[in-house]
Amino acid sequence: AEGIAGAPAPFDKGGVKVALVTFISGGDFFQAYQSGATAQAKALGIDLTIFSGRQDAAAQREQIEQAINLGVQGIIIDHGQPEALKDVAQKALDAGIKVVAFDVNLDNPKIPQVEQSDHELAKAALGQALADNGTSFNAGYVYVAGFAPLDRRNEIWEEVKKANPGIVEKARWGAVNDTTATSTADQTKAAFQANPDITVVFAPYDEFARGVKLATDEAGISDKVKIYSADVSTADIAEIIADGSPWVATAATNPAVVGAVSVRAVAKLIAGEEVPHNIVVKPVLITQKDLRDNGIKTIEDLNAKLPAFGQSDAATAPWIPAAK
Ligand code: SR1
Repeated sequence: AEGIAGAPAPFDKGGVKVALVTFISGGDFFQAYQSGATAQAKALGIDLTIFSGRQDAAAQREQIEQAINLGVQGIIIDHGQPEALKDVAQKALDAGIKVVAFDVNLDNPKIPQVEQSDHELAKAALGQALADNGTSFNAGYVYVAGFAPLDRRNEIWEEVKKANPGIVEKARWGAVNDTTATSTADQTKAAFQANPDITVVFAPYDEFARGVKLATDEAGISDKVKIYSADVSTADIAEIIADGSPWVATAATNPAVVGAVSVRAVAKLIAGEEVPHNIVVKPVLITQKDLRDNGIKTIEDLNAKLPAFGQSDAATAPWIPAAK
């Protein structure tokens, strides 16, 4: 294992083992998050083991136990059900392992929380919805309770509805599973059949937004609907800029940057450095118009156009090399 000259122990010698234990591993967001984590781990000489989640709380617990038994120095817990994880995360801490959580609130002062500023993210997407549609419209809302980022975005949706009584939530639906987009599409069809007067859909997860677009395209009603979402990927950009696309705005971080931040945070803890309890990666608003006007087609184009999207200062240190 290669060490980093001038880095604090144990990174000066290399061979540091870290586990990334995921709850959801499919979909563009989570794939990009893992790629960013892998690239940052490589730059730090970390031996990163990724445990793939299948939305299975018992399996995720078991994987954390496995990581402890592997003798890792750090564990990143990416999403999950807090009640299934709190005790096993504490067990890792008790074994001297540093733990960082992304988007799952483990309610433990020793476990820093990485998040994307979900309140700001929802405010940006919904601010665009209000700018485009005014303050009175019939809305559909895609939401599954119990996921920290979705619950935080939901707090803003509730605030926006309260402040704008002309916004009527006609239907609410959503599923998080192995096939989130297609499940959401099936539910969207039923929601629009029962509520054909919905003109705006708030779908704050890109798999939700994709499912909504799939359904409105198939039903031939994409010209009557506007979709506002969270997250972005190269495949999402293609859907957003497509002719006649109803997906008009999304608020997003670069998930690869969030993955890199998570690895840097755990690396700093392993090196004995402090990190803030809440480590926030700020989102940017991305509109269909901006993408089309600027010829942006990929995440790399976005990185080049929006420096605030392509990098984060969170959990950096002079000895930590940038991910490539
Ligand atoms: C089911 S939770 C999905 C969300 O997790 C991450 O925060 C992404 O932004 C995604 O929207």
